Amino acid sequence: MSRPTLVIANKAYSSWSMRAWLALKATGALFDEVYVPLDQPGTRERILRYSPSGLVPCLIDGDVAVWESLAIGEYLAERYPNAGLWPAFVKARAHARAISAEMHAGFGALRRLMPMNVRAVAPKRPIDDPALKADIARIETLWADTQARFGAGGPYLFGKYSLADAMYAPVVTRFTTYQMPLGPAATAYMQAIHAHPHVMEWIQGAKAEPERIEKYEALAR
Ligand SMILES: N[C@@H](CCC(=O)N[C@@H](CS)C(=O)NCC(=O)O)C(=O)O
Repeated sequence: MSRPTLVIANKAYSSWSMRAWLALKATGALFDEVYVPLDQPGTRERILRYSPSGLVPCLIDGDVAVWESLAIGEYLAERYPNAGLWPAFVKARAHARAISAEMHAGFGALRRLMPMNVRAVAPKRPIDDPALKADIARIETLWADTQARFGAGGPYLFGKYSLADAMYAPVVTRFTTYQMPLGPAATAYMQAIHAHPHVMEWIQGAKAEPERIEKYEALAR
């Protein structure tokens, strides 16, 4: 079987692409990337060549196409069962799926008001929006609760690096970009994510991209 291809958008801005890319990297498999920069003439048509939803990421594996970042993670966990993408034990795995689904479906204020831009560090600003405050508080609680219950033996949410960390990595980079004042446990978790070689490689890739899209750059100024 030929190697898989992951269709992604800008490494600087596309948080969903980052999640699927981190998941695929965690399998250890070699893969090809198709890069479709956002907001260019023809972006939608180029994405639609691969992804019927018109959104990236989309994984192409032989004659299988999988879109939606969480579905891609689930597919990879089945396709590469020895990679240990989800935690090994059923209770931990159920919790990992729950918090990953919560990320996939939720945190709308965070996604709207703090768009990802892994290249930028924005000036510190007070957080006035109650929904954004609630999202940030929920994430900090969720990380602390997960690590307290399942995080023994490593710096990640479930000790060992998992798909749940891939789902929250773009939240970590947002908290870094917008200089969120978080407690010591969240700060230590963020340091572990930033030190992960796959996250570092993604950010290096973002720095090498030539595109600058104003709507993502403006908020981080
Ligand atoms: N729920 C989807 C969200 C995917 C999504 O919103 N992707 C954005 C990029 S981060 C996109 O493809 N946008 C297309 C466009 O703006 O033309 C997932 O989990 O994969």
